[in-house]
Amino acid sequence: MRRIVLLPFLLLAAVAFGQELLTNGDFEQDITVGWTRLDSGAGTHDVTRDVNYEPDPDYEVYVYQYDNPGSTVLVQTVDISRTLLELKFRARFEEGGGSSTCWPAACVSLLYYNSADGLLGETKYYYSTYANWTPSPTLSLHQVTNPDWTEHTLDIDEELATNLTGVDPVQVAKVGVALVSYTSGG
Ligand SMILES: [Ca+2]
Ligand SMILES: [Ca+2]
Repeated sequence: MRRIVLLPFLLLAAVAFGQELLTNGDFEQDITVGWTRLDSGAGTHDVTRDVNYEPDPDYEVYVYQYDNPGSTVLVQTVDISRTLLELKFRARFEEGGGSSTCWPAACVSLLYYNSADGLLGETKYYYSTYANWTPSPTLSLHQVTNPDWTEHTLDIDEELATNLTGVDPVQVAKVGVALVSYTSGG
């Protein structure tokens, strides 16, 4: 099984100011600028930056993991002063193989933390045939079914009010953005 997240850009912007909060969200600098890579579990892990994943002149990043169980994660966490934010990203997801007991998922997650780094909730965009996650007041799921390059936009204030009723927006002091290639079970 293989799972891949490909992204040319990822923007977390303060809506009112149009101010970009992420460092190197367009991946035009080396991946180590702004981003932290976390490998866990079994198998092959890879994070690569290249201009050729999408046929345009600028850089994309590729996050890959193979074999179960395990994950490859590229993450960046930023302090925020309020949740009037917009997340915008362009991505292409892939998966290979899988079954109901051992399945791959390619994800872009938004993680909401309080000032003490406690995880309050998560918004997860995911591409997976077999993933069995279920939504809750602290887990909002957006299943992606289009395998082509697609731009996604999320109004975070609205997301918290509508899909994450278990998260108090006032408590959100940090937001993490994570590109995740994951395999369950095994
Ligand atoms: Ca390109
Ligand atoms: Ca780029």
